[in-house]
Amino acid sequence: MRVLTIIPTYNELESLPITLGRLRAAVPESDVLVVDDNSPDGTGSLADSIAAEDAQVHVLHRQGKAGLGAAYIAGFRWGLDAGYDVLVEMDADGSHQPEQLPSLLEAIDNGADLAMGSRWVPGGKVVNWPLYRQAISRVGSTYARLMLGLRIKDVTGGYRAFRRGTLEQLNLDQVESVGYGFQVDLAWRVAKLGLTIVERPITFVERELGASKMSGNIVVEAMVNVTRWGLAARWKKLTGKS
Ligand SMILES: Nc1nc2c(ncn2[C@@H]2O[C@H](COP(=O)(O)OP(=O)(O)OP(=O)(O)O)[C@@H](O)[C@H]2O)c(=O)[nH]1
Ligand SMILES: [Mg+2]
Repeated sequence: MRVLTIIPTYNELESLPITLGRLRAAVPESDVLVVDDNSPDGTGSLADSIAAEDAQVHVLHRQGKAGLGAAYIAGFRWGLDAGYDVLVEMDADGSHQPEQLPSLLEAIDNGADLAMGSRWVPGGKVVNWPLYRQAISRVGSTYARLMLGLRIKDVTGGYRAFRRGTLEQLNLDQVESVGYGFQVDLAWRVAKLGLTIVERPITFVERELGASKMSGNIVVEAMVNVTRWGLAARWKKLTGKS
């Protein structure tokens, strides 16, 4: 299995080298693609200098900040074109521990079409998150689960491994590319195809370095989207029309 781990970055100058170092040590067989949106802090140039020393590290430069979803979609396309068998989503900020990637890859090896790192299954944990943030994440996941009829416990999680055939069956152009909506929409599309989704417990560690790109808006937007999608799906079922 040829594995590509995709790491989107926007101003991750401090975190990226640490995450890359940990990933290359923990899963040396995985190639890496950093997708940088022209970070003003120079993360893109740093990634280039790491790539110059390590043939397994690649960098995709994009013109400007277009959101994490758009960065992942560009990364997926790059990886599919390059012939990788498994494509992994991983944040640069240390929240997704590279040492836990083997568990996701093992799930793929055992037949999963999508393996998801999950905070909200037994054994899953969150480190350094205040209770209110845990509550928002749990409530958000439960709401999306009920609204969309998903069986996944951690719908918004962004630590995932996709079998290439899974991404090939999705119409990547149509995936909602903004904020948490991206992760929810991707998971939902895989579920609708009837593919096998496996959740593996992870310990999610809140970032220690750099600044968050999250905002209350993104949370609200995701809730609005989930409501819209859920109602549209119910309407379609009821009337047979879209
Ligand atoms: N290329 C690219 N990467 C992005 C963009 N927005 C966020 N990222 C990256 O996506 C990953 C997740 O973003 P975070 O800011 O950590 O968002 P979060 O994990 O939901 O929130 P915190 O960890 O609490 O800050 C990080 O590696 C970011 O650098 C973007 O517009 N373009
Ligand atoms: Mg983060």
